[in-house]
Amino acid sequence: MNRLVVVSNRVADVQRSTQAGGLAVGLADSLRQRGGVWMGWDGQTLKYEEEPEPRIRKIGAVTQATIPLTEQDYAEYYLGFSNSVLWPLFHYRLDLVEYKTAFLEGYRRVNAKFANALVSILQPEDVIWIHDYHLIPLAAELRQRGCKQRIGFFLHIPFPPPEILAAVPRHRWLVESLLEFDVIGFQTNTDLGNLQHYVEDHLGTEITEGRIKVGEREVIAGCFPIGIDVDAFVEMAERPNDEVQIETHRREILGRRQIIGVDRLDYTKGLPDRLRAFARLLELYPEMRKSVALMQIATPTREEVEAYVDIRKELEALSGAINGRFADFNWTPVRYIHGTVPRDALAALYRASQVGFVTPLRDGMNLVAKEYVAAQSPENPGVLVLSKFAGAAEDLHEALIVNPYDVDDMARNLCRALTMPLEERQERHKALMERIRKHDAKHWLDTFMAALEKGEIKNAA
Ligand code: ADQ
Repeated sequence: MNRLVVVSNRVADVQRSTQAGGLAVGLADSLRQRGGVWMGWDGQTLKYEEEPEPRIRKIGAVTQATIPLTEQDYAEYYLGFSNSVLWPLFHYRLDLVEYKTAFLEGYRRVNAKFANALVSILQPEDVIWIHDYHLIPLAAELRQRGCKQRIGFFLHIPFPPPEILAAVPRHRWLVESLLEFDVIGFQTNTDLGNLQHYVEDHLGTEITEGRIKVGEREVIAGCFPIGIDVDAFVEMAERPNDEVQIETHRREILGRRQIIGVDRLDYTKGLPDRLRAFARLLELYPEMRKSVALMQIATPTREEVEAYVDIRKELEALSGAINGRFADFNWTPVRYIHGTVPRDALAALYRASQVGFVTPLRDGMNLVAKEYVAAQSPENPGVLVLSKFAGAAEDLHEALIVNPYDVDDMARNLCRALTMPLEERQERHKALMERIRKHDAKHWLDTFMAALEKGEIKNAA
């Protein structure tokens, strides 16, 4: 087997039990199994004139290679082009895009730095797998440095339709950079279709049976839905967790149900309307008052970008307002936790919740939806209420699918989930388990690697 070299903006600790962020979770699961090298930014910003050599550290089967960035890199490449241009744009939020020419320059500069660091550690037989929107120009940079290895790219977030993509200056350059990879992977058929439309409209070419002709080369473009390590998650959810159990018993004695939401605190996750939908449930169905609570766990993220400060304030105000309006001395309707929960406690919390409420306005896949399903007991499973704009909705048909912009629709479906007969819950859960097992972390890795190493396109979707 060829050595696998994974590259992403940040390198996560593959053995850590607390991790918030889908890329870290998905990749750590996959790399732990296969081993290899993981290269990325070490999270530090330093002053330096000459680019430092990558720092190498071995953790189990995985060798980490990391580099620091400068303050300017961080501001322009990370906060700037990656998270103030590409992130909102790829999530269809043109209103939040803040573009500056310096951001694009920083983006190109840091991609060149990544390429310099990588060529110093690459071996001829390696296969390279690059992740996410921060590193779209990296294949082109590597090719310029004479790199001959096969290079794949996976986009964890949505790929927008051409009319939206065209709002970013140099969009054609961005897509042409993408076409420098040997394999381009997306989460869903919708994303793949959007690339198809772009290459037809702007480049006068097309994707035929998963392949695009680019000069003499042939590029594979496919759909590779990311998944979780289902068995590991089931096992974690079944393991007793004392603190969660005490809390669950208390709720059971009082006959109260719990709806759970778990997200990075991001404006794409639809959190304000999720809270409004919960309030609407209490309004429309007064019998639900005191018999259900919403636990929302939201990990802080990218707090230096203004849009993230705004969303935090909005949520704090909203949860306060809902509690102010509905709470009683012995019942708090919304429990809003601004923090990260260890993965084993998270699994136990999912299992102890009767509804998993996942309502992004736009999401590449959404692993929380899959984790919630995996954590349920087959005898008495909870119900997943899922946004139609999460990539996961392309596959998880047996969830209750909702429109995250329609507060009434979400409230009605919450009520339906909370009153669903046991038999229907069991049937839906069984079907959903089959789906998340079919498209699990290993399947994602295997199908992508088959395309990258052997040029094979299995029907990944
Ligand atoms: P994210 O936007 O980070 O990922 P998601 O797929 O839901 O979204 O992954 C989040 C992960 O972090 C999950 O494993 C979850 O358990 C964990 N997490 C989130 N909040 C947490 C909290 N408060 N405490 C503890 N753990 C928390 C991006 C894309 C997604 C895509 C993934 C993987 O935006 O669409 O599914 O990458 O490709």
